[in-house]
Amino acid sequence: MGVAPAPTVVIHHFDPRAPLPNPNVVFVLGGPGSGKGTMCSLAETQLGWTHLSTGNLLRAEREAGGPTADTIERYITAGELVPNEITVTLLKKAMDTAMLTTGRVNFLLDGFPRSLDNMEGWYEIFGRGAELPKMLYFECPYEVLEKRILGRAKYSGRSDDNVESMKLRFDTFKAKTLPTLALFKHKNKVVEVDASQSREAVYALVRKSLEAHTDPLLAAQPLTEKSEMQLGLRPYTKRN
Ligand code: UP5
Ligand code: MG
Repeated sequence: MGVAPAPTVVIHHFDPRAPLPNPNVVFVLGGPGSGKGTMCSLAETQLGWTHLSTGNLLRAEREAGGPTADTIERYITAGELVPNEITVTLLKKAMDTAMLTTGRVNFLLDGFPRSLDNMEGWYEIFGRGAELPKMLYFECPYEVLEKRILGRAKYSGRSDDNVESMKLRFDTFKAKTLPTLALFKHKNKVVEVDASQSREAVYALVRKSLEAHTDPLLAAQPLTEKSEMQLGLRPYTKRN
């Protein structure tokens, strides 16, 4: 007879039976390739924020091969937005799991809300009463975005990192995401960052804008090797 596998131990930082605390959310938007993922990952490693990219969540769900995998693949390759019920449900689940398992409540939501429809989905799940989150917007000219995406295409393995999907992503960005930006600007909720600058310059602005909610002890930590690579201060090694 075999030995039963050891049970997986999940440490909960909040009582799973009680309602979770209200998360502190910052939305991070910008064109395809503007550096959202790079900067949010730095803020996670260096500043203790939790980085959730809806694009990454959707790609992971597609890889898991569940009932929505084919739909997700179709929309991503076409550069279109995946239906709300899939995206917002994944996001809510990921936020709850992160709060329960890490105890952290500061979230950077990378690539969300990309449309006014996404915003409706957000209200439906998080309620209309809560304060509208702040938005960090990465402004960057299209020529720079194009160059970055095609540079990344050499190693990313992403089905939408090619000239054709890239153009469709830009079209969707203009048609669907820019109106969302306009809404947040109208409500004075936007911090604009010039994302065409060097990685270090962009990160300095991101760090400053998150300062009020960042633990100063974490902010004072030296850069990790991974962060130095992401900032372009040392070459990437194979391990990373
Ligand atoms: N780089 C970064 N910063 C740099 C700098 N300052 N100077 C020089 N180079 C810099 O960066 C892109 C590249 O540029 C990298 O090589 C980086 O090293 C370099 P990255 O940080 O990856 O940029 P990011 O903005 O994250 O680009 P990404 O391509 O991920 O943005 P998208 O918004 O297009 O992609 P996402 O993954 O969010 O979405 C993909 C698709 O999923 C969408 O098209 C859509 O179909 C679907 N989706 C939804 O339907 N709903 C959602 O809510 C989210 C996604
Ligand atoms: Mg990204």
